Amino acid sequence: MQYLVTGGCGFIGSHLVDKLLADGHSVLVLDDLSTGSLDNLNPEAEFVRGCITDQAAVDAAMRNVDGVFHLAAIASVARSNEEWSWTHKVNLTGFVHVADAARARKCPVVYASSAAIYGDNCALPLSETDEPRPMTAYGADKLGCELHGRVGALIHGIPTTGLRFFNVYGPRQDPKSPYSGVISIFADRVMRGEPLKVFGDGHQTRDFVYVGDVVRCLDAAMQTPVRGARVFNVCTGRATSIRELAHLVMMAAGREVAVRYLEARAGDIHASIGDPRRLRSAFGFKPETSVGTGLMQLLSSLGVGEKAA
Ligand code: NAD
Ligand code: UD2
Repeated sequence: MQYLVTGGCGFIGSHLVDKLLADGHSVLVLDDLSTGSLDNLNPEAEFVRGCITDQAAVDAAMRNVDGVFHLAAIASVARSNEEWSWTHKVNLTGFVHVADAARARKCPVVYASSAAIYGDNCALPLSETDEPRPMTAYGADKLGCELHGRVGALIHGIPTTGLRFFNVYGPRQDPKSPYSGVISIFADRVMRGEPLKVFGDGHQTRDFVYVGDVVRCLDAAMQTPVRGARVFNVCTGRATSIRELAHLVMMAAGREVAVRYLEARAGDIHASIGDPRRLRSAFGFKPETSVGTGLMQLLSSLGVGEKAA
């Protein structure tokens, strides 16, 4: 099959491209390289540099594909609030461009939504039937993608699947921004021998899902298209506190650094855990990689254990 992966030079997209190629598919990547890098991209993929806000570029990229994985987005919540109009164009209008281009051939669209659509809904665990209450421009636009995904299915007969990723981590995740994922930041700091900063008391929890599991879910969603629009949580159903995480990262790295407790981030969510049951009943599996195992894989990609080997 021939697939388009938008955002295929980014963290999650580049792992998906590797899997699709390993499974024998042809892959075209559309990416503007704004946060992604060609260093991430498998050389066997075909690459087009272009912006998802450009309908002509999207139409051209979609011309011969059997399905599209739409991952291109401005993934930073902080940026979505600062650059409201622009991130809206990328994160929501970009999705509509992809769905519009899928109309002609009714090819399946599998796209990245986010746990951010739940916002301040405190249900534990969060399931797909819980009320979306986004608190950020990013979350609102991801919910918008789901609504347009429904329209795409109802009006235009395009099978659409939205995957609500929880906190994804793994190799190639960029640790450089203060808003990067906590695991990428902790791994980077431990490797540099710098102290870890924990915001608040560290008892807040997250549902961390390993990128390899996320890629399996993306692939399963494409291989089992149905008529209509679907959304799934992509999560493990297990909680890890940030305190515990600091300890696990040091264990996996075999190095100790200081842990400093700082003031909690404004609006930080205390507990976020997803319910993976809908995903498991549709695909027959759910993300299973434990944080300990995933951290070992992440740290080995950063060179831990190489000297001993
Ligand atoms: P990333 O920033 O590493 O990847 C995004 C990719 O999209 C990059 O390669 C970037 O260059 C590209 N891109 C951005 N704007 C573009 C544009 N206008 N046109 C074309 N390409 C553009 O982020 P990621 O973590 O790999 O996220 C992938 C998807 O998953 C995003 O849709 C994100 O919102 C979603 N998501 C990620 C997480 C997470 O924990 N990482 C959680 C929830 C949802
Ligand atoms: C995640 C997403 C965000 C949005 C949100 C929705 C990432 C990077 N962010 O935010 O895009 O979808 O979920 O709810 O995936 N922390 C520290 N020290 C650090 C960094 C973080 O203690 O150096 C804490 C932080 O205060 C938070 C937890 O770690 O309690 C997780 O932080 P995060 O930025 O990785 O992700 P989160 O869940 O806030």
